[in-house]
Order: sequence, then C-alpha cells, then structure tokens
Amino acid sequence: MPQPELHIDAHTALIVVDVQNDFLPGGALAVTQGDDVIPVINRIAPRFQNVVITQDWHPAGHLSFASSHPGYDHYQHIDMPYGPQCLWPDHCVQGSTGAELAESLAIPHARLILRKGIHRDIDSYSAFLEADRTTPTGLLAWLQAQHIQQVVIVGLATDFCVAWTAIDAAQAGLVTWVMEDACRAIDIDGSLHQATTTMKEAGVTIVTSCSLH
Ligand code: VGL
Ligand code: ZN
Repeated sequence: MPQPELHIDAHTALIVVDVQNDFLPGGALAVTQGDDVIPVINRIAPRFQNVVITQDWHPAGHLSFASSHPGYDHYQHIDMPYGPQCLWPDHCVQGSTGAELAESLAIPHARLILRKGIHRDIDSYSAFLEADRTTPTGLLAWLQAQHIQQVVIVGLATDFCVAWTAIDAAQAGLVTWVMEDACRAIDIDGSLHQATTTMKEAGVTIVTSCSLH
C-alpha cells in the first residue's frame, strides 16, 4: 500500500514521548529495543521547527506503582476512582537518573519539555489529559497558542503513552500521525494490537519515517 504523504509546515509539531532512561534497556520499565528509536528521532527532529518533549515524572510512592499497593504484583490491575490502573514497577521518579531523558537524544531546539504523571493519585499516559480524563496538562493550550494544527508523535511506549497522546490529539482536532519506526511497545496482553485499533478508530494515521516529505 502506498504510504500517505506527511508534509511538515510551520503549524506542525513533533511530540517526543518519554524517551527516558527507565524505558530503555536496563531501565526500571525497559521497553524492548526502546533505544532503537533514538537515532530515528534524532534524524527527523531537525525537520521540525516545533518540537515538544515529554517526561513521565512521578513522585515517589505514585499510585501507579505496584510497590504502593501491598500484596499486588507488577502488571496486575487495581481499581482507581477513574477506572482500572495497571500497576508498574517504580519508574521515572522525579529527579532520579531513570527519569532523565536519554543522554543520546539530541534535540537542542526542542521548545517545550512537558512533565506528566506528577499527581500522586492520578496516572497520565497521555501528554494532554491525565487518567481521570479531566485534568489537562496544559499541552493543548500551548499548542493552540503556537497555532499548531498537526502533530507527529514518536517515542515510548507505542501502546501506552504514545497511543493515549495520539488519541487525545486526534480528539482535540489536531491532524495526528504516529511514526511507528520511531516508537517501540511494551506489548502486554495484546496491548499493542488494542492500542493500534483504538488509534485508528480515533482517526490517527500510522506511518513510517519514509512518509516524511
Ligand atoms: C508509560 C507505563 C507507565 C509510557 C509510562 O511512557 O508509555 N508506560 N508509565
Ligand atoms: Zn509512568
């Protein structure tokens, strides 16, 4: 199938999601081959005038950590007031080495670094809306202030933070692309398949970096 063409203009932003040490091999919540996204992102980023980087940025004792719920294991689910929550290993704790952006990520011209997941009792896979689905991070208002109409989303992990960010972007009316060769997935219990289906239903276009013109 021919790839749809993606044209970058002054109203387009690249959103680089959670390329942080804890999501790379050796990290607390390592994504298989997560480091493979870095050269692809470094290669495409200079094409974008507008780049936003996100950081998962949890306080110690965050309620998405299994360690905050005695008797629960990693990857089990728990009911939170906003719905089911997957329980993760402790990761991306504010100020830790694991929470730092990958050292080899080279995007000096990035305009905004947005931190999410900062409330102890609310997770935030999406860079737009926290898991209660009502608390905004401020990203949409920032993009609107810059007259951004189109976003290209890359990073980690495809089936969690990339997918939720893409779905919310599309729902906010932005033309939304996910560049899959610049993403890697956690893929637990079919989560990648599910996330891909939901992204497509939300109107997200999934492409590879070959679509960049
Ligand atoms: C993420 C699980 C927990 C992600 C963040 O960046 O995809 N996944 N926190
Ligand atoms: Zn997290």
